Amino acid sequence: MSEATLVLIKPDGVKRNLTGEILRRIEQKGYKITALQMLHATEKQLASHYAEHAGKPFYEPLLEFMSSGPLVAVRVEGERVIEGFRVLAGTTDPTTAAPGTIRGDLGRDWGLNVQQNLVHGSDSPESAARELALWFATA
Ligand code: DAT
Ligand code: MG
Repeated sequence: MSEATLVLIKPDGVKRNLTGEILRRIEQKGYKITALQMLHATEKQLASHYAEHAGKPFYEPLLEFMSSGPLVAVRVEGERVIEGFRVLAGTTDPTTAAPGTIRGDLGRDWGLNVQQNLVHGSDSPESAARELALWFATA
């Protein structure tokens, strides 16, 4: 079933000039980019986006990192793209993410911190709907 997911190219990806490489991998897989915006995320947006992690030890540093520079928000559509993009991204920690994945290929020897893992991808249809509404608000 064709569906949509929210991808964020995080500030480390933008800083390292990997925006094109990450978008290339998404398109090469056959997914469609149907909305795209570069922006500097507000604290409010990030608090809402990462609400599930509030109170965890990495929450404050995560918000600080995510607001440290511009990021790119992307709506990506395709067959089972929610699950598929997370496979393309690789597991959360770039150190152990599989080669062939975005985090596994591009995320090593950069940040020692797990949070600098280049991309975010929605983890369920419910998250995707919520996050797409948050990053692509239509007034
Ligand atoms: P994912 O981004 O793979 O869905 P997540 O939702 O569990 O991972 O966590 C959100 C982000 O928070 C993740 O991309 C990086 C950061 N993070 C997660 N666990 C962490 C930890 N133990 N230490 C530092 N940062 C962490
Ligand atoms: Mg997550």
